[in-house]
Amino acid sequence: VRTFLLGLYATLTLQAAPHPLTPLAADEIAAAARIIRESHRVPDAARFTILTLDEPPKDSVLHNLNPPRRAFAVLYDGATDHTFEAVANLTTRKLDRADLIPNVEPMIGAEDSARVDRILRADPRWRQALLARGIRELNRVVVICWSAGHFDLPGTQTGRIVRAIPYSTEGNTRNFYAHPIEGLVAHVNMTTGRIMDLLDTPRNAPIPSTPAELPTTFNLPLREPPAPLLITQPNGFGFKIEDGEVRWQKWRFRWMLHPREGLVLYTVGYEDGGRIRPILYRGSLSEMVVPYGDPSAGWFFRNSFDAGEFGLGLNASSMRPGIDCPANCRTFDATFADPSGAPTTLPRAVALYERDAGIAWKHDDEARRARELVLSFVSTVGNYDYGFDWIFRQDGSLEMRVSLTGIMAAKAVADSDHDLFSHPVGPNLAAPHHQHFFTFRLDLDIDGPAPNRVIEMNSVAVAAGPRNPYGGAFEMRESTLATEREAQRNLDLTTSRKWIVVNPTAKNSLGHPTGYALLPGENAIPFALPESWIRKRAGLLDHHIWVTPYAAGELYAAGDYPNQSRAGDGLPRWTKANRPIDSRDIVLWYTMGITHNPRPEDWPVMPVHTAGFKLIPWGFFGRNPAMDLPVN
Ligand SMILES: [Cu+2]
Repeated sequence: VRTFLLGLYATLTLQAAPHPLTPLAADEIAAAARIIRESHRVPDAARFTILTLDEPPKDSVLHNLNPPRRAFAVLYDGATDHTFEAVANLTTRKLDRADLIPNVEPMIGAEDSARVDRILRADPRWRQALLARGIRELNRVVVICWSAGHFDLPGTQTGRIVRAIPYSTEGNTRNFYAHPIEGLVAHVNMTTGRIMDLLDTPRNAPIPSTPAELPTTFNLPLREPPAPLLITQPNGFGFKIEDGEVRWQKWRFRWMLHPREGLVLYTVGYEDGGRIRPILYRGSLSEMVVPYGDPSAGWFFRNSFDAGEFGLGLNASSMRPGIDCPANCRTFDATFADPSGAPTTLPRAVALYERDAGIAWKHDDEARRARELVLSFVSTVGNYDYGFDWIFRQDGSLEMRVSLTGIMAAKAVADSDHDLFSHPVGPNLAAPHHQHFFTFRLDLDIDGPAPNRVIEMNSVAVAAGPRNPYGGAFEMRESTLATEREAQRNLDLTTSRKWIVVNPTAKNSLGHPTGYALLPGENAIPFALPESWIRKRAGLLDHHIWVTPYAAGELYAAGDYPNQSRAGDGLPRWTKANRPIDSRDIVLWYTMGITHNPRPEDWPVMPVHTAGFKLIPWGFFGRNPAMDLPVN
């Protein structure tokens, strides 16, 4: 009996162990911080910029090898300008590593902003420049920190550097972004605690004074509300969650709200014929770059990397059912570490919900209504708000839809001197043209991690002649991308170019390799010149598509530390080796760009603009997988 009970106990303990991709719980974050602190391998004053799950190796997750729970942390010591990485082993309660990472700067956080704020307010030149603009009360000024980038300027070789921009809060405005104090930019070295360089350009543009408050329930005449529309699910949610795994219709997946990348999908699979077929091991937003096109002294440096420099998950905002997500959503809290390493919980950081999705398919009087499942979060990075939705469909397709909203970065202008780098959006206000680039890392495992192969499809007209007697013939040509260099590809409207990832050893019912296709949506090419610093620092902009063989440490397309980075890190560096990618475990990288030419209707708050891409089954099934949808 005792042996039996012990056996039972062992089974129960085993079951109680979290799945290896379960995000760190609050007590694990606290324990990891304690292990790191008590090791005394990093300075006591160093603060945590990231503390998150150290993802176990892919093999050990896929083969249930019960890997140890580990936490990965990045710490920064302001006194010495040193950055450390540490890995705490929560299973053995020991520190597995702590390393000084030379010549890098971690993400910019609230503590940096607070320090810059103090440096500026204590600087007589800065106060004098404000006084010269008629601003006497410093508490009517808000300072916003922009990442400084890198331009090889004198004095920027060492130290932690940002550029600080003041806005007026005169009249107690909540939308101070409408009141930029133009031409006053402090180039601040936080390591020395000094303003290195104060840009104070001629004051030909007044501080725009027109209020641009966002309407609340009380301060504006609001239109008649539309007729009530109730979204209820009287029998409860349509999805199940078991040990962190979502099960909905035939989909299975896990997720984490990562402090840097935001929503990360894991182990996405589809149930087919009684088994779960793998599709996507890990899907994430690897990096974002937002280059502005205005070359003036107060604007040229604005090229933020919102994921790697600020942290999309860390800047998540709470979702309110009925407002930020439908009333029938289920919300989930997210737990991060604060700078001291203490766990802090953001309530309702992620929403999961079903919604109506129009017609699934139809012919004549036979049709089915579609439903989709949406996993959603919103990141508020300074003035901008980015919504990210992973959308699962009953036809086996998966979509990433980004919603761009929030308040544009605008500059004060004299109404008479409009330039072509910006577009007027309000009295004395113009918003500079800019682009938003999003690089997604898609670790696809089509019917298993390997062998996977990337094929490019180009449709081309057939030359006039016997094969094309009436002039209308066109064919679709497929070519395998065999090496990393071959796989640096761009969109091409002239050939309706697409890419599929196939498993050459798995066959559908027609006998063809199973696959998924990447369907691009809106896109753009960068306007910044190839020799510009931003292009060198963001090599991910060089191509819409990159393919790399899976490598555990290759997560961030512009490098692990894009803040103040120099050049060539991330994708350009890894792919120099020109590794083979055919019939391997591969990672597909897709960069989506949006050219934002501001218009008055984008002010004072942008109506949501959406853009994204789809992964759709391409021979993964032998026919329409939604044929079995029930009659409504
Ligand atoms: Cu924009």
